[in-house]
Amino acid sequence: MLRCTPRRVRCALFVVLVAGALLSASAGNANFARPQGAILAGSSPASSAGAPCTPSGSRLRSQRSTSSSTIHSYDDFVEDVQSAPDICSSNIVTNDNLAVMMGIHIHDRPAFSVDDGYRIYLDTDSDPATGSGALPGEPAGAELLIEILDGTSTLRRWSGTSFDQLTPQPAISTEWIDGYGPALEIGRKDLGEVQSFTFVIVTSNGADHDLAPDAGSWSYTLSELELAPGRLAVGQAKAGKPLVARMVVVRSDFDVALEEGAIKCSAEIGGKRLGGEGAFADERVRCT
Ligand SMILES: [Ca+2]
Ligand SMILES: [Ca+2]
Repeated sequence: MLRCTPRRVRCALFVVLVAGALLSASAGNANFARPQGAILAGSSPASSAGAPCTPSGSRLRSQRSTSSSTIHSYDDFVEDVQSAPDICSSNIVTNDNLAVMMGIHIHDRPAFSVDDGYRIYLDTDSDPATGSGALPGEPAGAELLIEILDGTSTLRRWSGTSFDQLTPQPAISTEWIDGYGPALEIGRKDLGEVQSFTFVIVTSNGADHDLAPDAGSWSYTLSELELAPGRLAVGQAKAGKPLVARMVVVRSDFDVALEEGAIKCSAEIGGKRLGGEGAFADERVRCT
């Protein structure tokens, strides 16, 4: 299994991803550069908090993904709530070999609030006839529920009558990404190593809810992390000087350049095998 990045770095990558998705909103003050390659290319225009990210009633595309990455983006209508956080476009799911990362795009909130609830209902057998029953603000068919209250995520499992909190609780890294909304990372093992699931995102404030999608569910199929090598650039060979080769390698979970992991260098010149040392530099893999 490919070595995966530490949680902290994955969260940073998630921020990069979202910064890319929100280019129109953050181009002037983004702390993160838009990564190489078009992340979420062609996504609906996003917006800063307080402005609709997609005009109400517009035709929405859903379940898009870039051709080479595992990132999927899902759109909900905006201005379809009274008081609940309004889910809009570019809700995101992706995964690597260890974890699933999910982002909820909320255009009318700047941060978590104790009065707001966020729930992700996961139908892990993709069978709406099994699992939870439908109630106002609750879709049917979920086996697992990730509940986010005031910035803390809790995993619950359907018992037949209610969603019971799992004990012990898995670590679910959760944060509010500026200008975007809640983002979380949960271990694939904590989701039962499912290969696919359907899901519904629900926000609440008082008695008001926003369900995304409005009816039915969205689906996501996990993929193993893939590394896509770019063009190999080999420097000039000079007597007494090290020979350097560089390559951009793109990781499929966030469609960004690989910047850590194990590098094995080997080459053959004139029938002679050469070794080398690998390192990451300038978003490239380098062998010297
Ligand atoms: Ca909405
Ligand atoms: Ca089910």
